[in-house]
Amino acid sequence: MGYTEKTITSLGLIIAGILGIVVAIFVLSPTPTVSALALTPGELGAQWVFVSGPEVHATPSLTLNVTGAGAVTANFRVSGDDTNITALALGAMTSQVSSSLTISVQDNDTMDDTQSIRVILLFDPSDADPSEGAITAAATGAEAVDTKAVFTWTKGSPFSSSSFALTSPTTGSWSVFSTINPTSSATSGDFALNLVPSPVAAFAAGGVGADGGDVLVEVTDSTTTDTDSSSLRDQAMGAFAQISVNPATVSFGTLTSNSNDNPITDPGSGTFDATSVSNQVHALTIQATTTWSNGATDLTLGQDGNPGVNQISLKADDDATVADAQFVTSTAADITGHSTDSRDTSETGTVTPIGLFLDLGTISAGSDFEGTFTIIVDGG
Ligand SMILES: [Ca+2]
Ligand SMILES: [Ca+2]
Ligand SMILES: [Ca+2]
Repeated sequence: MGYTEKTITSLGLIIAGILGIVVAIFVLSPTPTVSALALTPGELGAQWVFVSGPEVHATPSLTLNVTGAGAVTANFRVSGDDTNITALALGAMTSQVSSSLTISVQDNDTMDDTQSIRVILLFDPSDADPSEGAITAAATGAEAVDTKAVFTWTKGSPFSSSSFALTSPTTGSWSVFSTINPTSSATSGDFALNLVPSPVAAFAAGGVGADGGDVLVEVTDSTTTDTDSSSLRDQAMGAFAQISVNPATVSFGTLTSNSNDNPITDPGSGTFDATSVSNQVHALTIQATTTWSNGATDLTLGQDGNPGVNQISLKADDDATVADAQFVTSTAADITGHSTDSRDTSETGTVTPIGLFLDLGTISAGSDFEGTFTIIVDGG
């Protein structure tokens, strides 16, 4: 039975006074109640059909037309909505420089429902694109400062104090520069992790088919079975290199004119150490100033190894023996055997001993001749 039709299901109520003038029929559906009967005449008219007349029908019927409608829109929310990562964005990464990873999240329970976030960065050589499962497995595997980093966001109280922290590796200089949290009462917003990669975070050109960083993000809300994950693939990591030398001054001692292959005498090892850190395959190169001088006499660095009057030649190698040593010029050239050195996997870098050997042409006696040579890490 629809709203547009009502059937009289009960006989009306006969009101007859002593004068017996008026007979009333209440058309009632459903069965009349006390409250219905207690309505005022106006309410009665609005809700019930009132017919007066002398006749009483045992089973009459009539149709009521709907004469108006009012629509009310109601809404409600059931807690326990999924959390969803709607977007990930990561600026170009460079070792030792803060890069921003933005994690856009939507959750109708509001951002305050967010309980934890895990960010896993994994170096992906040759763009093999490991599965999310492989990335999560790697995150809990052996630490590798050059290829993996894991950050965890933990909900704080107040929410605005929530922050990311580095959870792996436990050594090295990956770090969190800062955290940006969304508005806790909003149903969507951005979490930002400003991360600083290790000096040896593997260089990656990024893009399809190249070495890259794959980033997996997992967001967990209060529904513990609901962790949303999303990955950002093929991210680039900029080149990083540094080098230090020790000691910064070496001496060949006192030499005689027209002598060859004079080694370093101080340090006594005949070498100094070049400690390099590079996050990509690189060359170690050496070059020297063209003019060496004691302030009174200038000596010229002979480029061909046959020094003449007031000329010198310099050779360099990665040990204290002159065998394999190469002539040093004013233009950077690879040290023999160091054209394709591997990227460093440890922040301590690589120590390369450098031996130098000096040839003297015809040079008048003098003291304190000085020149400068430079060791360079060349990523190419
Ligand atoms: Ca939720
Ligand atoms: Ca990849
Ligand atoms: Ca040698």
